[in-house]
Amino acid sequence: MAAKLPVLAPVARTRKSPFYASAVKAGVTGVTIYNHMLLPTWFDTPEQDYWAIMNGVTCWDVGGERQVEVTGPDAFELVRLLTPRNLSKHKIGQCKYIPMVNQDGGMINDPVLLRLGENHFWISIADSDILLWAQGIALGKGLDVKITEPDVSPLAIQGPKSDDVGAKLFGEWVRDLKFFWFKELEFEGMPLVIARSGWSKQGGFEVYLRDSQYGAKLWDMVMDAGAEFDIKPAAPNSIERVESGLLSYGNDMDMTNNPYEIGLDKFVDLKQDIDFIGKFALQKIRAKGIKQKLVGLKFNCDPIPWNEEFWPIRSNSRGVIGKVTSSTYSPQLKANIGLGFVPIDMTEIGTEVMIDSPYGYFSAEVHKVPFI
Ligand code: THG
Repeated sequence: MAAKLPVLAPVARTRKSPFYASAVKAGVTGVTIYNHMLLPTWFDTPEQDYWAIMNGVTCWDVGGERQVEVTGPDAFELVRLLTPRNLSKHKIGQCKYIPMVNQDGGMINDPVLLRLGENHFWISIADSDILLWAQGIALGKGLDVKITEPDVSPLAIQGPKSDDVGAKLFGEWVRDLKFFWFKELEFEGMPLVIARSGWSKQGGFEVYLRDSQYGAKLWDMVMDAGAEFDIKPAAPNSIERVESGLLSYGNDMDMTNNPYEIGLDKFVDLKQDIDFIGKFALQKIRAKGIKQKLVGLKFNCDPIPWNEEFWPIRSNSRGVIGKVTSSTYSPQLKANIGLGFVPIDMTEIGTEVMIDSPYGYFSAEVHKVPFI
């Protein structure tokens, strides 16, 4: 009945992370494209991977989260221009989640920023080309910086037993690493950065490998240390992250969305004494108010697969009023849930909207985020 789907056909120019061969050997069965690279999405099924992340510990090849390295005398000045978040108190050794907007206040990325030195940063990007943007801004502003893509690839350890695996591998000190802080170290000949972060709310670390020749070695060490805790290979999981309300660039936002619409208000500081890119646009948007907002949605339907497209959201009286950006079946809520844009006057919890999906036309209600 259904047409046979084409396969993804990687060639030499399709970039792979240093962990990719290990992920393939471990049985990855779903991959996507992220920052022009292959990014694993699941090993068993999304639902089996989900339970491994929720109950145990998992190892993820997230080498597709590329780093944009900024160094040079004006590095801090440039990084501050690139985000509406106030970085005046950004300490060395600390990570910050930073929305990035263009001159119109539109979201161009939502990376994690690491400060390695006074004037040494990694921008750990979501799926859009920030290296070119940063170079253009630096050139236009005449800033003395160097902007490159370093040989740095993150491997994530996520799940409630992450601390046990991290402590066994790197020492008991990792248990005391605070959320969104990191430490640089040399481990078994491998230059690493270990951060308490990751794209799940189940706890864990991200290990940034600073020399890609050790990809297989690091993967094997993590899997070996994790064996007694029943570690499983997994990947950024669409079920867990929708339940937790973590946003995905390209799905839940793009350049047409401002940070207020997607609930990133707390990372925007318009009172800063610097004119970061997009400040004037965001001041105007803030004064005028927003027309739509990203909300949680709980669907009234039988279990259906995730959305491969943006499904229209309708109201019976107003026609198309928004779109579903992400959706998934939640094994815990035993219902399909998702994120989507609705008009600002329909954001109250419990408000009913209609979802126009390929699996049927059904109602949904606005739900709190995180869902669980
Ligand atoms: N780790 C690293 N790089 C990344 C991601 C990551 N690059 C791409 C993508 N993920 C960027 N997007 C996010 C989105 C949310 C978070 C991190 C990266 C996140 N948010 C927390 C939250 O919303 O609760 C914390 C935000 C805060 O309070 O600062 O962790 O995962 N290296």
